Amino acid sequence: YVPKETIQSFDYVGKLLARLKANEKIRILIVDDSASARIHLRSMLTRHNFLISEALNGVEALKVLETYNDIKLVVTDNEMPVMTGLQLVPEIRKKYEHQKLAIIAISSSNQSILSARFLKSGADDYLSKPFSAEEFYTRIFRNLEFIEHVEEVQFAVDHDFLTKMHNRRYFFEQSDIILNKMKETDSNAVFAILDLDHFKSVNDTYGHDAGDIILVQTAKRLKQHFPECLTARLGGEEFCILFPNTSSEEAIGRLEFLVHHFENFEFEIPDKSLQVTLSIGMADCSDGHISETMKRADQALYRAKQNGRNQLVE
Ligand code: GH3
Ligand code: MG
Ligand code: MG
Ligand code: MG
Ligand code: MG
Repeated sequence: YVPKETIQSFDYVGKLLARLKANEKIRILIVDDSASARIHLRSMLTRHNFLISEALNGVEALKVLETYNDIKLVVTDNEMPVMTGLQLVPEIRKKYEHQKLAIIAISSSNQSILSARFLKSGADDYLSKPFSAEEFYTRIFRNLEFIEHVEEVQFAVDHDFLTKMHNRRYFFEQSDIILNKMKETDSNAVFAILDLDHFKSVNDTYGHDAGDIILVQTAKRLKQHFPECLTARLGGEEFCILFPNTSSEEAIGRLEFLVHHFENFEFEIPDKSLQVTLSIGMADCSDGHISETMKRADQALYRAKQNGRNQLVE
C-alpha cells in the first residue's frame, strides 16, 4: 500500500502521465538471479506503466544495456552467479554516466558496509530488503526525476528557446568534432550562413510576434531540408548549416534550391501570409577551422546583401 500523498508529492508522476499519453514509456532493467524477486519487482513497476527488461546476472545486464539504448534505470541485486551487482556497477559506469542512467542496488544482506560500497562504485541509491512499496517507489521516482531534470537542463543549454533549434554554443562544440572527423577521412565539408532579408521591416510592419513566427517556421524548414546536416540559429535572424561529406557543387545546388524555395514560400502569420527572402554566404571548410571558414562565409554573405539580396554567394 502506498499513500496517495507520497505518489502525488512527486512532480515526476505528472510528467510520467504526460509521457504515457505521448506513448513514450520509460524502460527499467531489473537484474536479479531470483525469478520470484524479478516477478515481484516487475509487477510493482508495470503498475506504473514502465517498460521492463530483465537480466539474470551482471554479464547479461551489460548485454541488455547494449541492446536497448533507452534504459534510464537499472535495479540490481548483489549476490548473483557469474557477476555480482558490486562487480556490475563499475562496469556500467565505464560507459554510462549518472546523468543518463541511474542505478539502484537492492540487497537482503544485513552488512551495513554494502550500501557504502555500492554508492562508491557508482550506484545512485541503495535499498535493503525487506522494503516497503512506499520506499521503493519513492526511490525509483526520485532517481528518474533527477535524470529528467538533467535532460531538460541539457536541452536548454544546447537549444535556442524560441525555435528549439541548436544554438550557437552547441554548433561550435559539434562543428569542431565534425571537422576533425572530416580531416581524418579526408572528406570535404561546407559551411553556409543564412540571413533573412529586411527582417527588421517585417518586425516594424507586422510586429515582433509575427517576426517570431517566421523565425520558428524558418527553423522548421531548415531542419526539414537538411536533416543530415548540423543546423543552428546563430542569433537574431541568422542561421547556419554545416554540410559534412559534401562537395561545394552539391552544397551550391541545395542552397540555390533553398533560396528559390523561400522566394516562393508564403509564411503564415495571423490573418495574412507573406514572403521573406534569404541571403546566403557559403565557404568551403578546407582549412579545417570553423572560425576561419565562418569569416569567409560572412564576407560572402555581405556580398550577397550588396548584390541585392535573395541569393547565394560563394
Ligand atoms: P538585412 O537584409 O541587411 O539582413 O536587413 P535586416 O533588417 O534583416 O537586418 P538587421 O540586422 O538590420 O535587423 C535584424 C532584425 O532582426 C532586427 C531585430 O529586431 C530582428 N530580430 C532579431 N532577433 C529576433 C527575434 O528573436 N524575434 C524577432 N521577431 N525579431 C528578431
Ligand atoms: Mg541474488
Ligand atoms: Mg537580415
Ligand atoms: Mg543586418
Ligand atoms: Mg542579420
